[in-house]
Amino acid sequence: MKTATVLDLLKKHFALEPESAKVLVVGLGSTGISVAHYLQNMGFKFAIIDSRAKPPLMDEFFELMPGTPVFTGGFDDAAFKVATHLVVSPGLSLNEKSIMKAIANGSKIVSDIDLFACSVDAPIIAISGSNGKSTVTTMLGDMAKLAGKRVAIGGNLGVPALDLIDQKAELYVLELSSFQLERTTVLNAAAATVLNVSADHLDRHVDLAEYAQEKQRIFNGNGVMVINADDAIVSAMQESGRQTYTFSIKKTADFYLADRDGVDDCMDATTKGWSMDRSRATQGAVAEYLWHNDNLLMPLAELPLEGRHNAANALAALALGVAVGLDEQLMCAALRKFKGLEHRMQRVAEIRGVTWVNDSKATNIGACVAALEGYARKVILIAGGDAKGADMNELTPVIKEKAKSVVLMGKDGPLIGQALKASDVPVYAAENMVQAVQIAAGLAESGDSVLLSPACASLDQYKNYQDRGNKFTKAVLGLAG
Ligand code: UMA
Ligand code: ADP
Repeated sequence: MKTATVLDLLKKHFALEPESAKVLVVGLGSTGISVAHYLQNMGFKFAIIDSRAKPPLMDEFFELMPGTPVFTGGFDDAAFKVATHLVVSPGLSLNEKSIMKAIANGSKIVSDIDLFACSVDAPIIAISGSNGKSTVTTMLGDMAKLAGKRVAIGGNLGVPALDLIDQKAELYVLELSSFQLERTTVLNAAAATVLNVSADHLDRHVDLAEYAQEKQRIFNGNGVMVINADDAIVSAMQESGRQTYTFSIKKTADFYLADRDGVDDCMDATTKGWSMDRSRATQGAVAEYLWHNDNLLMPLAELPLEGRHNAANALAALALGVAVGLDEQLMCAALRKFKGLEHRMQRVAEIRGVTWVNDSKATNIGACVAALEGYARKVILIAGGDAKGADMNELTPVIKEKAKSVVLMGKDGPLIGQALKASDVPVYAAENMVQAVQIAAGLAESGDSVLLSPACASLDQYKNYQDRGNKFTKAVLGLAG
């Protein structure tokens, strides 16, 4: 988009003008740096502040932008006082005292996603939800690429939205977290979805209702809404008069699962013997297919991903792709090649008849429930970590149904133990991942699966979920030796 047009939009929506604005970029992480670049290119005056004494990207930032005023080691009110606008990074709550004070004094909040939305004219597909965002975002990127589109993908997935602008894409696919959405006002996505809502980040949001409300902001504007008909909280977000596609793995919807004749009574996966096994289509009485209204798209068995929730992800991706005009057959071709992302239901090894699965990215209850529900046969579950304020009692029914034993670790492992107290599921405690894997190996018999799906964040014991998953993989592969 032409710079003059972008500046007009920034002025119109946020009274943000290079001549008068003094922008304070709050947070020196990957978002903060992307915002600083953007503001510099657009000719704005800005400073950057971070509460940490030495934010991890500080040296890199000094090298890139030596002249920029940087404040670290706390939030100095003086820096906030002069700011006309604040661009607050997603890792920081807007309830920080200094931020609230600045807002009360008239500073305007603009998010990096707002700046992005004012700066591109290609369509944006926006994806949120408690689980499946990265998977669906990556699926759509692959689909668009196969359709020959210049596509850029990012946001919460990793590359900050503003760093995508240089790619001059024909289509942008953004994964957006509740933290990003809560401070975004002008995103008008061509197509958007909230994949599902289950408890997460309740250490930052007041309650589930407020968390869902922040997610709902992804639909602000007049683009196509893609709605999960199996999720009551998401279904309630539907707006009359808006173009909408629904998707479901349980009943008929615009995008749904059914047998070859389009009959959807093959949905009760457990009774039909559907299992984690790739040959599931032949195990149950009925093979399932992905459908768009009356069009049979492809057999579910050709989707090379573990876990029934991935059928929902594929249907959501198809709906979003159709909303922006991608070809259905090309999208299916991309799905057939999609190998899934690391640390999400990733089969690590089969050792002495035991299958080891790394689902370290299951950082909340919803993901762990989805993982367990995908199994027809009981598994040995490794779970625990930082529960982020969630109620671990919600795991009890599915663990009772799907786990033959549970190995717990981390800060809130005992909360899961407590939730299972009245059950007859055997619970073991592990100090670290090596010990957890050894305990699980001692419990597993040939034919069993051991699933790392912690239902908790990793930061109490690991650098991040990747580190946790890598330590699991290493410990498992150590067993083979
Ligand atoms: N922090 C401070 N003081 C500050 C600034 C930050 O202590 O002044 C801390 C935060 O509390 C946080 C960490 O620093 O723990 C990083 O915060 P940030 O906002 O600077 O993070 P970025 O590096 O900009 O990364 C953010 C997203 N991080 C978060 O939302 C915590 C990244 O998502 C995202 O990829 C990136 O922007 C680009 O859009 C990560 C994430 O964990 C993967 N997201 C959460 C999730 O997926 O569950 C929401
Ligand atoms: P996100 O980006 O929302 O965290 P990911 O695609 O990275 O989503 O997956 C995170 C976790 O959620 C993984 O454990 C994965 O197996 C699980 N998951 C993926 N899709 C879904 C879904 N539709 N419903 C429930 N859990 C899911």
